[in-house]
Amino acid sequence: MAHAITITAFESSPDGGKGLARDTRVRWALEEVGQPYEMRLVSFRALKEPAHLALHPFGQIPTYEEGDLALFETGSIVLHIAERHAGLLPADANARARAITWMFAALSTIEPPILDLVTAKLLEGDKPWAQERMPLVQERIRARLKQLSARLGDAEWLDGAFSAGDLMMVSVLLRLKPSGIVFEYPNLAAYVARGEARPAYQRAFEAQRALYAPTGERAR
Ligand SMILES: N[C@@H](CCC(=O)N[C@@H](CS)C(=O)NCC(=O)O)C(=O)O
Repeated sequence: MAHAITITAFESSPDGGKGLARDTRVRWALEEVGQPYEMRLVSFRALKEPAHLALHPFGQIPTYEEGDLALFETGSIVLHIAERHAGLLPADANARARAITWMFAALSTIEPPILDLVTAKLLEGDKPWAQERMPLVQERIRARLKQLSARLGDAEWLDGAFSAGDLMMVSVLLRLKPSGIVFEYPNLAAYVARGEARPAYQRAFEAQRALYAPTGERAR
């Protein structure tokens, strides 16, 4: 019997509904495979309290609950969804392994320098050395984007049809939109736009925006 799926997200979104919190990638995966889900919103205080820490040892969102299964880490959650439902991983075993490789590449090679930029801006921006360090942080991102751009070339997706690897890579690259760095690589910018244009992404984005955007913004 299929169990209801519940994911957690911030009760109050730091980005005001821009879709950068990581519940968006889980919503996107569930929309791609056509699985309904429910949301549970968690306050910043509740994130660090025992009930949530029992689900997520690091006191973060998102978590994923389905029957007696509870998961944390978006890589694991999206892989779980992709393995159980058609639509995010190819049937061919080798192509499937390559799609999973791109998920890991997104999370362990591309995301860390991007997160470093977020940390540099939001948490270290007032430090005396912040301005001096910023070019280094940005160059580390550019080094990876150059390589990724070279590999993607003129292709639509990273390895054949759209997969969970693309879902994760686009989700990670979306974090660079505010800085503009991704727009320095036209094929990557177009790749991100293709991801954002997918109906499943649109549904996921709108669902989170409806929760967080100021009332006047919601009608747009
Ligand atoms: N590696 C984790 C990172 C999770 C994460 O950093 N979540 C952020 C929101 S996007 C969070 O909960 N931040 C609040 C905190 O760490 O207190 C994943 O991919 O799920």
